[in-house]
Amino acid sequence: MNGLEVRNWHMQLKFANNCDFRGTIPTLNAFESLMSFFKKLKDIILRREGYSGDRRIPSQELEDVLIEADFGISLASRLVKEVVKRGDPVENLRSELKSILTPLVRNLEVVSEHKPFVIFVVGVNGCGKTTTIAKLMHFLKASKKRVAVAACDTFRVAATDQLSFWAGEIGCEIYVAKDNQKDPASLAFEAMKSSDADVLIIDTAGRLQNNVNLMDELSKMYRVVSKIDRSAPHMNLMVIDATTGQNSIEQVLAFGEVHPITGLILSKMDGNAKGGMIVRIADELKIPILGVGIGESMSDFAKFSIDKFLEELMG
Ligand SMILES: Nc1nc2c(ncn2[C@@H]2O[C@H](COP(=O)(O)OP(=O)(O)OP(=O)(O)O)[C@@H](O)[C@H]2O)c(=O)[nH]1
Ligand SMILES: [Mg+2]
Repeated sequence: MNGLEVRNWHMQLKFANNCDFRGTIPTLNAFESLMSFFKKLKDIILRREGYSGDRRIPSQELEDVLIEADFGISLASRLVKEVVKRGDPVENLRSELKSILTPLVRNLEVVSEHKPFVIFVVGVNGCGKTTTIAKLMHFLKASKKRVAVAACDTFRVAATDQLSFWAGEIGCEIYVAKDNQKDPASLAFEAMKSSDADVLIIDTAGRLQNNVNLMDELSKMYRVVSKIDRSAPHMNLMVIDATTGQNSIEQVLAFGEVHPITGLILSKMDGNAKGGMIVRIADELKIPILGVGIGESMSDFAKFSIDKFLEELMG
C-alpha cells in the first residue's frame, strides 16, 4: 500500500498509558451564558411587573437581550414580533424555539447500503473534530459496526497520535500517513480503497474557513474519495464548538461551499454554550443537528435534547 500504514490497534494501548491528551473532567459552568440570558429576560419582566403589574416585555429590551445572546439581528427581531403578540412572552419564546429546532434534531444513522459508509469530519481548529471521532467510533462500535478511521490531519504528528490513541482504546483500525506522506487526499483515497470496514471516518486538519489553500486541499479530498464511490462521502459532518458565537454561522457557510454539510455536531455543550447561535444556525441553514459533545471522553456524546436545552435556557 502506497504511503499508507495500517496500525494494529493492540499496539496502541501502550501509548494510551502515557499520552497527555486524556480527558479531564469538564469544569466549565454549564449553560452559564444561557442562564444569564433568561435571567435578564425574567429581570425585565419582573421589573415591569413591579412597576405596573404588566407582564408584557418591552420589544426593544427583548431584542437587545436576544442579540446579546447571539441570536443575530434578523432572528431576534422576528422572534420579538412573534413572542410579544399575546400571552406569556417567555412561554411563547419557548414554543418558537422548539418549533425551529424540532425538525432538525435527528439521530445519527449509518445506512448499510454503502460500504464503507464514509464520514468526513470537518471544522475549524480545535473545535473538537478528533474527540468527536472518538465518540463516533465508540457509538458506532456499540451498534456493532466495524469502524475504521483515517488520520488525514497530516499536518501535526500529534494529531495522528491523538487519533491512534482513541482507535486503540476503542478497538478500531486506523490508517495513518507514513513519514514522507503528507497529502491527506492520497491517504483518504488509499484508506477508502483498502478498508473493508462498515464505516470509514476521515479526520481532517482544522482550518480557518478563509484559508483558501487549506479549503482547496479539503476540496481535493472530497474529489478523490468520490472517484472511488460517487456517492461518497455519505455524511459530511461539521463540528461546531458550541461556545463560539456568531462566527460559527460563517464557518458553516464557508465549509458548506466546499462540500454541502449534511450534519452538525455541537461540541463542548458542557461549556458556556451559546444558545442563540445554535438556534440561529438551525433557523438559517436548516442543517440537521446529529449530536452533541458533552465532555472530553469517548462516551460524552448524546442526541441533542431540545427539552433539556430549553430547560437549561429558560430555567
Ligand atoms: N469540555 C469539552 N471539551 C471538548 C469536547 N470536545 C472536545 N473537547 C476538547 O477540545 C479540545 C480540542 O479537541 P480536538 O478534538 O483535539 O479538536 P480538533 O478539532 O480535532 O482540533 P484540531 O485537530 O487541532 O483542529 C481538546 O482539549 C478536547 O478534549 C466537549 O464536548 N466538551
Ligand atoms: Mg484534530
